[in-house]
Amino acid sequence: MSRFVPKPEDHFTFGLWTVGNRGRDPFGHEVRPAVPPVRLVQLLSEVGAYGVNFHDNDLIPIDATPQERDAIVAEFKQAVNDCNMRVPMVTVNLFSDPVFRDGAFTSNVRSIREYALRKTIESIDLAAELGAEIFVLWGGREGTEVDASKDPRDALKRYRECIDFLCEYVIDHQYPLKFALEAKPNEPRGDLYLPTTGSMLAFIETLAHPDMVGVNPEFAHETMAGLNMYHQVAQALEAGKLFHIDLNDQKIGRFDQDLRFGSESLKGAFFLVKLLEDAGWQGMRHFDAHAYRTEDEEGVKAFAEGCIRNYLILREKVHQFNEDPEIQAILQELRAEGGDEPLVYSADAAAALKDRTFDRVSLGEKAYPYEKLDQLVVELLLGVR
Ligand code: GLT
Ligand code: MN
Ligand code: MN
Repeated sequence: MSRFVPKPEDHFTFGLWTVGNRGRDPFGHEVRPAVPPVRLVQLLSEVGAYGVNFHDNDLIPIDATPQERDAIVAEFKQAVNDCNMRVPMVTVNLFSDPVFRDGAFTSNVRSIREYALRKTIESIDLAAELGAEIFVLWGGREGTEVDASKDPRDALKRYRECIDFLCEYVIDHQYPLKFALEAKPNEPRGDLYLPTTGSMLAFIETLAHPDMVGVNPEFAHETMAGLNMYHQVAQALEAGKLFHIDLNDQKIGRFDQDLRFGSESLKGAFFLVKLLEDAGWQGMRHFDAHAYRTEDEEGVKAFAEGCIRNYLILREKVHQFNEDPEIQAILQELRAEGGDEPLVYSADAAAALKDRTFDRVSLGEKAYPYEKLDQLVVELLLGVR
């Protein structure tokens, strides 16, 4: 049993909104009572989490006075310290209040864009106060149902202005904070701008301070778009832009399910863990998921423990994969075909390609042992290897 017990250095984190999720959905009311943030911190420490993340309004009501805010933050800090936890990431809620019904940074109304900036810089101050290093921006309502209402180019221009503004703010205050942009294809809006991690990566290069901005891919969101999370994360990692990650699970073609990590797409979760572990990625293993609506507090704990256990079990499977003689022999065989050697341009190299006679037909006759390789992976995951 002690094999899958988390250690602080595993860096598992959860949002207050995940274990605090009350099970409300578009067709039904809350099924679980509101749990105070301080109690949620204790619950997370009981399941072995390293850190706790939150939106400004998960902790501080939107209409709190400055005095109330300070008292809440002081009590929360105390609870985090008492539990020997950290706050590695903070984010801002720019989607729940009616003021954001048509977006925040992309709103047609300048005062709403300004209010969104004010709300965000206050959350950034709080993030810095609590020692967070990453600030996530999920554009929950940055989208539309009515394309006649906005030219998407204007929306992107406004989005860019706001992120540039926020980067300058962080630079001005010398906060050691970086931004991670989280994509989602739809929900709650019919269409969200910058719907995938790939779109975010392209957008980041158009910002004034691209070095300060990376991505926060979410398993569920990429899957909703029909994409392969493993590939999306690999691209972000390879570009040095994987600043944060939202681990959860999802069935393709559904609403944003935010399922327990590893509960649905075992092979996808396995390759994702393999990618992060093989790369020695230093970021937080953050779970952005919540318990089924059928659960009570005990179920919420089982959910959180399940996320962590599944990550640790898959991590053990990764080690097994990396040491499995049969799997490694096949990979070795594939590498022997020159898979690792770079192709570098020179005039001579191009001329040599033109002069060379390729036996296209025999190259086309070559078969690949991928059925065997994939079956070995399946058997490894099913626990019979
Ligand atoms: C919300 C959303 C998540 C985001 C959170 C950060 S809030 O729960 O569904 O995917 O990561 O804003
Ligand atoms: Mn998320
Ligand atoms: Mn989600």
